[in-house]
Amino acid sequence: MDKNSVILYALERKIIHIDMDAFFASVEQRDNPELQGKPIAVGRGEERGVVSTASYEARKFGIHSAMSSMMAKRLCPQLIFVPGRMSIYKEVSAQIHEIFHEYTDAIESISLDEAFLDVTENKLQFELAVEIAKQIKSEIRSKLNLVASAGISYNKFLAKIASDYRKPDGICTIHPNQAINFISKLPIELFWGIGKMTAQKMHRMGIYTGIQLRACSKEQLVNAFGKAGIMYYDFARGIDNRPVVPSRIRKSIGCERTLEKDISTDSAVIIELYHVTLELIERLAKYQFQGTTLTLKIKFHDFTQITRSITVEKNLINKVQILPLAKQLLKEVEYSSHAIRLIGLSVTNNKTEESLKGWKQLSIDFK
Ligand code: TTP
Ligand code: MG
Repeated sequence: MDKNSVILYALERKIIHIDMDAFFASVEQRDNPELQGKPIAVGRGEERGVVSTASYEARKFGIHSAMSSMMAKRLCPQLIFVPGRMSIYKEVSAQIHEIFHEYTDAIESISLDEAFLDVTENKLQFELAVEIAKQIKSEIRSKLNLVASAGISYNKFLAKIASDYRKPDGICTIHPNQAINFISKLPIELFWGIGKMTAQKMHRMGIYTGIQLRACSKEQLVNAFGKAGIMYYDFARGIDNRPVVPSRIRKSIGCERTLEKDISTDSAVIIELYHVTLELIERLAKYQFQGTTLTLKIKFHDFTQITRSITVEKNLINKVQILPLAKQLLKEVEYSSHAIRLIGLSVTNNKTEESLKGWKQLSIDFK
């Protein structure tokens, strides 16, 4: 492709960014009519509690995500705190993704409630991306009784800005010929990838809006911001060639330990199993993965190996659930005359089948 056709290709991509409005809070209001129309915060209303998110009624009082619960109470004494229900939010997220998949499989999940869809080619042969966005919004409303905002443009950067632009219940398209105008007026703190600190630094350099950012040379921006400077330089020109990378669906989480020396006594094996269990639990939390099947893998000194599995009703998350099951599986293994070289544990059978690559729960504040 020559340079001109690369530019044309980039301008012809059709990207949608979907972001649920006040996600956790909206799910709580949906499931409990008493909370509807009221200022609520998801999180614990205690001394060290943090607001995960606030309903739009609460945002009018200045309450926002990551604010301390005490501060939120001061701003709005009638604020209702609701404990979070992560497993429900994950389920809803999976349902939203099911809707996305009706249109395309090119879905990149950014968090539980946010995703990019590349609909340049789509399953239903829609010509206009905005029509797909409208349908997705209306399906989310009718099937899930929730509200989403959508942004449409020719790249991820602009689609993300667009979805934020008319929140809540917004839909906004930024066409290639409108992009420069739109960016010119945009305050730089609304640019994707420009956080608080960077914004402050830019302000000190006299950069407040896109037009001022565009006036900077690439060299100037790289000197001030390193590699990110190149990105800011491109963003100011409406350029973002990053593809929508479909998120991988994680099917299992596991960990294993090759032991320093082969072991065959009960006490030594139990201690090692305990360590592997702790590591597994850490990983499950890190990747926000849940599953109902636990598998124990044992490799013996002669490199032969066996696996034993058990499936339970509830998702496996913590030590109290996993350790007794691991011990139970171990009982099925004869090792007194057959020393063990490696112990592994894994969790599979994820019911929601949801890939949450890149999702970081910012304030894990739930019991
Ligand atoms: P966001 O999409 O940032 O926020 P939101 O959906 O609540 O509101 P908006 O209408 O502005 O999109 O985050 C999605 C969910 O992630 C949010 O409902 C709660 C959770 N979250 C936290 O737990 N802590 C945080 O600091 C943030 C920003 C979000
Ligand atoms: Mg959201």
